[in-house]
Amino acid sequence: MRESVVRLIADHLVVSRRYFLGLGVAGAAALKSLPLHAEEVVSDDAIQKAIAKLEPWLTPTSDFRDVSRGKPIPHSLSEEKKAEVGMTRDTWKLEVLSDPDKPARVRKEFKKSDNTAFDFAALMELAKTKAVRFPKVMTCLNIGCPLGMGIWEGVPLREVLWLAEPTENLRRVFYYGYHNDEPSQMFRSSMPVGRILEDPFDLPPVILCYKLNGEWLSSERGGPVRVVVPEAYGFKSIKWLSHLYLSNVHGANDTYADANNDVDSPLKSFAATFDFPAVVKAGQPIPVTGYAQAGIASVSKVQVFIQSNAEKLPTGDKYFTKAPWKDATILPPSAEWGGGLPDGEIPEGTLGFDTTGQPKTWPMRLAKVHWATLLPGMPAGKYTLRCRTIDEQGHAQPMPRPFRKSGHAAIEQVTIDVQV
Ligand SMILES: Nc1nc2c(c(=O)[nH]1)N[C@H]1C(S)=C(S)[C@@H](COP(=O)(O)O)O[C@H]1N2
Ligand SMILES: [Mo]
Repeated sequence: MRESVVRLIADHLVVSRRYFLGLGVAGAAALKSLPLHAEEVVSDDAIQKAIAKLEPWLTPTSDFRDVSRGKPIPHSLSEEKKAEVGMTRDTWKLEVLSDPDKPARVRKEFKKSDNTAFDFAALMELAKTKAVRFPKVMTCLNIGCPLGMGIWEGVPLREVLWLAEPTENLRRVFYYGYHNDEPSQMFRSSMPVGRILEDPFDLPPVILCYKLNGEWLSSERGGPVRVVVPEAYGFKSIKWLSHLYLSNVHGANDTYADANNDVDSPLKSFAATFDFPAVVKAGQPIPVTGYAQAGIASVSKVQVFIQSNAEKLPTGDKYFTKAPWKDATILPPSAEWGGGLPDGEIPEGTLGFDTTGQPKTWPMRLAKVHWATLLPGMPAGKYTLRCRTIDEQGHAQPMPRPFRKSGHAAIEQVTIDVQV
């Protein structure tokens, strides 16, 4: 076995032991079941190799998949043009305005025209006392897999909202960023004001984000400043933020709403494979690894179900609820977080982590988690492998929200060819 593989597995075990011990009595009980799980994963050379191939938990900023509208794409502009349009930290300006069509009553507006627009220095001043950081997976509602996983840092949006001194008729906040000088290319999103002012259900706040994985937010990721909405799909997290409107509209007025998207849908949970052999010898155990997106309802289990294509599926059970699903092993965090974090450490004070930099819960809600399993050897034939999550409420994927335009949760299926 390669030495790096041994180290990687040892890391996973060490970290998870430390983690469970830190939990006291409940942790001790969990620890008892841990060696079993660990052995199950560690006992086989093939699965060890598969685990070693897993991506790190955090995605380096340059490896994110990019979902950017605009012609040309704003982050491809020259440095000169970026400076001209306020897409650098030195030149960034945020206008905070009352919606001219449905005005909220505010005492102040921040505008370019009278030189009062909010700038990066003012944001950093707020950051001194108000900065927060939290892990979040960025996922496009219209794409099946996450774009990347990061620790996002910023100032709660409400801090800037209060500077405008709103007094009444404020029900919704909408915002957009620079695309180019053509207004028709604007890409807008919105939130009910209540979600900006308060953080229900232990969610992190909606932020004006300026750092990702401990580094200044790159132009590709929406820098200098983007919105990040913790529980939402990506289209709420507007990049190259330039305008914030306080409004009395009562409904969502997002650009994404025009494309039949369910714009109020929070992130769903789902499982996907990462690596498996597409062709395998008969009788040979099959190592499978994957990731799960822990949505608003998190993940309590990942399960797999393999069936010969020669066998018939029961009718009237389109989500395979009666199938013989088997639990896969949810992997504890690895000692290496990835993502190019400075010093490899989780930034201090990151929500969801304790003072030693260990996660308080695992899996973490609104984040990725990895899983692995070793399927028994099979006779020759073609098979379909499916995987699914069970959320913390006990809902099996794709329930409780199976609709495609509310975000991906369909059960993944892949083919495995077992040959003599
Ligand atoms: N200004 C602006 N912000 C935007 C977009 C855009 O086209 N323009 N795309 C959105 C969509 S649809 C998604 S899924 C996320 C993707 O974030 P990422 O490119 O950092 O991965 O950005 C959102 N923010
Ligand atoms: Mo998206």
